[in-house]
Amino acid sequence: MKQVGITGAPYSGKTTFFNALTHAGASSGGGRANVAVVPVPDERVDRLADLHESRKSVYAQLKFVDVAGLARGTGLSAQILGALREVDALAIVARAYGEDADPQAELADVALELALADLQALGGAAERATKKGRSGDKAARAEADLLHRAAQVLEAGRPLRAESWEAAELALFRNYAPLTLKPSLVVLNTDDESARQQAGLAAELAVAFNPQGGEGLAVPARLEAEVGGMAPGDAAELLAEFGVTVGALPAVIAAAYRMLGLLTFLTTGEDESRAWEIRRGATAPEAAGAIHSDLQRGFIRAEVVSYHDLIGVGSWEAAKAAGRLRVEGKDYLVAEGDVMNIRFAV
Ligand SMILES: Nc1nc2c(ncn2[C@@H]2O[C@H](COP(=O)(O)OP(=O)(O)OP(=O)(O)O)[C@@H](O)[C@H]2O)c(=O)[nH]1
Ligand SMILES: [Mg+2]
Repeated sequence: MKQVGITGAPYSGKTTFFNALTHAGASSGGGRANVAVVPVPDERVDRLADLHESRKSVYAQLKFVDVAGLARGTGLSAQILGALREVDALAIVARAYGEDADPQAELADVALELALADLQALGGAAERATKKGRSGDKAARAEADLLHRAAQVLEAGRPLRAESWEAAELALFRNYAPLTLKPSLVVLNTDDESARQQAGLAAELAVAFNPQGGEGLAVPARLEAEVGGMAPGDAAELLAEFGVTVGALPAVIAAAYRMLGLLTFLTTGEDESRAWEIRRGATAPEAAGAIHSDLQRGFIRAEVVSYHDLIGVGSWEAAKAAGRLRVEGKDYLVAEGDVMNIRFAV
């Protein structure tokens, strides 16, 4: 399960946005982090469950962590840092409602705080690695070199994610989990009426925040949090009146999946129909491993049919009869919407 950390300036609406996504009803203020796990809505699971009369529908999950605000110039507390280091992606909330709103300045402040936190962590580590390298430790020397280069990037005012790093370098970074390396979604918290109007600004600011092409969303967080308690149809109707056609949760999930390079494959049967999250580029045995390590270890082959083909013919058996079921081996790269049955022996 991936984690998205919600951060941003104080009072930007982080907790309101968290509530809009999770309907957790967390109260504003207070220093503690709010945490909620939400199912990733996926109608494919529902359709498959209907098709095979599954006893259970199981969705992929995403965890949201709402941490306290990053005030300009105060540095990040150990608690905030700890929470943010754990997450896979960030959602940076900036206030875009009210006369005095200046989301661009807020985002710049947050970017600076995150960069300073990284600089401090990587700077200290660079020094230690340099000392170790002096005694002839080659690995330490390579690490010191990388950390110094990273510090230069940060000092030049660029987030680490703006550079391209080799796989080995990314592996070294993993020990420090730098915040500016994490994919970051820019979220403008707008008033009820102007989300649609501010979508363009959100996209613009996202690029400024992430030079390699960032994702930005404009969300009327308070409105979305309020409709959270309503029946889905009524909520959608009310949101549509304000020009919001895609709710905050599906929009954030789609952005998170793109930023994190994830895709969904499915399994189905009488027991359950289920969606699984996996990284793009994963092989069939890796997908099997997401289900259970035994399935990866004993992987023989995967029977695969695309969701659309399966729905088109009406059932797993029909897909087989129609020759739509492919048999794939261990080098097969899983595609979005693959419905898979893993053959294995342990
Ligand atoms: N008018 C208006 N008020 C909002 C909106 N979003 C949040 N607020 C209000 O702004 C205040 C702060 O919102 P929070 O969601 O608690 O902000 P926060 O970023 O979590 O604040 P901290 O965690 O204290 O940094 C609350 O009183 C909210 O009701 C909005 O879209 N419109
Ligand atoms: Mg809050």
